[in-house]
Amino acid sequence: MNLSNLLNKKFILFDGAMGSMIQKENINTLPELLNLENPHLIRSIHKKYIEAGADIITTNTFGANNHKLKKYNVDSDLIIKNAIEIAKSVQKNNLIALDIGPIGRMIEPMGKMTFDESYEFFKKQVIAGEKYGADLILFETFSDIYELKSGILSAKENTKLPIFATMTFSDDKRTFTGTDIKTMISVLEGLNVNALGINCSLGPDKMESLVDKLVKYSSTPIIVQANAGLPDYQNGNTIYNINSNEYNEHTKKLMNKGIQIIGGCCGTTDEYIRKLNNSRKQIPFKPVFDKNYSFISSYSKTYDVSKNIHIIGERINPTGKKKLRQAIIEENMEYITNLALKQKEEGAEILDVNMGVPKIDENKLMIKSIKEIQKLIDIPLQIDSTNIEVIDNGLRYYNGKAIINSVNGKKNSMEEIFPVIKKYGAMVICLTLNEDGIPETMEKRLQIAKNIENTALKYGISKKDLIFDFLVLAVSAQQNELYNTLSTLSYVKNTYNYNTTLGVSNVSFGLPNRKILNRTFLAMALQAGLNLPIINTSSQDMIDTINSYKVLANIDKDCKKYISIYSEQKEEEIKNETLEYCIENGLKEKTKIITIEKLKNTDPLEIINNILIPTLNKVGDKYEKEIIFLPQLIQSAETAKIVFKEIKNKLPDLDSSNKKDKIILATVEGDIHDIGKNIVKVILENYGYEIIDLGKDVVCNKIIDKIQDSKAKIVGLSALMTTTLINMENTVKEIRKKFDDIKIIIGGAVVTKTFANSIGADFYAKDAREALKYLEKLPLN
Ligand code: B1M
Repeated sequence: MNLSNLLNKKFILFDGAMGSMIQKENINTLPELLNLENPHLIRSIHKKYIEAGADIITTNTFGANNHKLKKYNVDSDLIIKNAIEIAKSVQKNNLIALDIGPIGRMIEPMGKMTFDESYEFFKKQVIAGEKYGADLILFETFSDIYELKSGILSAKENTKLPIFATMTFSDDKRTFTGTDIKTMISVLEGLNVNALGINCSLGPDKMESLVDKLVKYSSTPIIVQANAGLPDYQNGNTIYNINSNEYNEHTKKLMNKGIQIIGGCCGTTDEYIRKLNNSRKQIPFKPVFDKNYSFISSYSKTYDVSKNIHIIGERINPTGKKKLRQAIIEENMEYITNLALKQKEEGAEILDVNMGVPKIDENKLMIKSIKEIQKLIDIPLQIDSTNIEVIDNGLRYYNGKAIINSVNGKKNSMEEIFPVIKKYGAMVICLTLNEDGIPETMEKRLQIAKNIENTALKYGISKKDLIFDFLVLAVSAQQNELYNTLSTLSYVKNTYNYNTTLGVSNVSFGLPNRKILNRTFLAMALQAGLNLPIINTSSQDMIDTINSYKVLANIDKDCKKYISIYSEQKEEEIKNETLEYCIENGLKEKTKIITIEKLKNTDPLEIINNILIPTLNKVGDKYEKEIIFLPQLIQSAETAKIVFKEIKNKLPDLDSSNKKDKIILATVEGDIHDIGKNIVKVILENYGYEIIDLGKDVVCNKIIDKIQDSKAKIVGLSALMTTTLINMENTVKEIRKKFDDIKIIIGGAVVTKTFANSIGADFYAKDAREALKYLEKLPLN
């Protein structure tokens, strides 16, 4: 069997779950170790799937990376070798996919694992996969597209194997880290995977709307491997709620919608796969076809830039900007991210990032700025450099599909830039100049554009990823040529429907009152077909022109956006100066400075209650409404901790000989929220209590042991999530079973007095102050 004979020619059938089949045998060990310890079992599972009709069987290597295997003292190479040998021993006319799941550590900026570390873990796996004879690689069940990108790059750079990649979505149609279907497609197609899609988490009944989007936007064969519904735990066993007949019926619907590759995930067995095998023979196969979307994206936001007008903010470019140049030299990331934030607020939808200052390490600065900006801001970036190494690294570490600024019609420019674009996936601005400079006539500029388009095609880059710049010249010096730019723009828009961009403000160079010329030219260019204006977003004139144009050109339907912007006079805000703003936007340096200043004349508790908590509530709301996503939530939390650290520094140290009661504090199992608990800790310590802080995500037994050891008579528990209330309840019950003289205080955003009463806690404290009041009333031990 040959993959290229199958792919996009007929339904390809994968096998079903490995873990669920192993569980059936009541084996309780790391599944991957069974490749060494019980190859017979794994062989028999593969065999069942082959007999059920699977075209591709997946090796038992989902977690076979050296991070997960570390504690078992075994190397991923050995596990993969054995897994592939087992699969090969039963292989008939089917292919073998090397299965690769996430590493099991959060990647930056949410976790500590760097992109390069993640790449290295995957590299070991993919090299072993190819060496021992896998036919393809299946990256599956990813929720972080950045981690997946590191895996795909490791496979592309170290093997020749075809790559399939799937991500896991939740009910809200996003992955855990905020990626939606369009973004996944945009990034994975950029990376040239051979098939992409979704798996796990949901049953096929819940996947219809996700599949509709996949079919609408993907030009790459689509793979869907659903769970057998939702898991339920009964008598120690995991039961899935969709049986094989129901699974088959739901999957048939998905096949009819136009997916190309099917299979099963958790809970599915050979019975499910056998039914799918019969069904695929009855359903007409629809091959995937090329869609014409010009996608760019961050990790959570995607635009089709061929539709509508998208503003590119130009201000992260040091040319002519003394302060920014200095910030770049000093590696002042706060200055750069602040500039990014401001532009987004002013209306930028894409941000140009240029670190071109002489005698600095531009490469290092580009990587650093990209990483910092994407921590805080969720709009796509445009990587702007004349240095190919900077562009290469910028694209490598960018979490999304960026725009590159720029390539031009010179042979060496195209030879340098296009392979990099092809490797990572990006859109690219194409300047219509060549070895002879900028042509004066429309015909010659067009010739250059056509030459760029044809050359790009030879590198496998299609027109949809090109953005043409017909170059704005200063009207003061080249009036005729400028007019030429506009007529070229209008012609190419109508004739070839190219995506177009212009650096608008060059037009007024050398003339007085540049604002008037800039905004008038912008309106003319928009009318001529400009869809990606590069502008200074702090110029309200330019933003107003675009907003008005969108109304007049029938783009802003029913004037909705216009009304929402202009109906109420915007408050004059000095947002940048408030602590709330800095916490919300993760501006750490500023947060520290403002907090120190505020603490000179404000009560620390007032800062906590009136600023810190309300701001974090606002951030939480935005997170819930999907206005921001996990990386931004984390940045806000990290920034809140800085406020808290300063508050702590300010509180006086107490004489340790004067200690009151011992109190054990913990955030309950499953819950990693500890900002509130830490506040309670510091306030109570400040009032003389001896705190034994067990930290966060604390299992019940640890608390019980500590009560025993320390002889503490008071326990304080915190929980912030509805899902962890049950652990709070269990912990209280266990403490009650074992000790009868312990006072238990509970708190946290989801906890209520009624809940406290219902689980037998002694006291519910709304905040640290209430906890203190309660404690002060207790007789001292
Ligand atoms: Co998350 N998170 N979070 N989060 N987070 C919430 C709680 C959430 C309500 C946001 C939302 O969706 N609106 C939501 C829970 C939904 C629910 O269950 N109903 C949520 C979620 C879903 C998640 C994740 C699952 C997100 C994800 O990964 N997809 C994940 C959870 C991981 C896990 O725990 N297993 C997660 C992660 C995180 C961060 C790591 C990014 C970060 C926490 C960082 C940290 O704590 N080290 C974070 C944050 C910051 C929040 C919000 C925005 C703020 C929480 C906070 O620190 N508040 C929060 C939204 C919200 O609460 N509105 C949210 C400020 C703090 C001072 O208040 O802790 O209530 P609080 O403490 C107060 C009082 O309650 C009381 O006193 C304190 C001070 O006066 N108090 C006690 C607290 N404990 C007490 C104990 C006492 C007495 C008083 O006696 C012992």
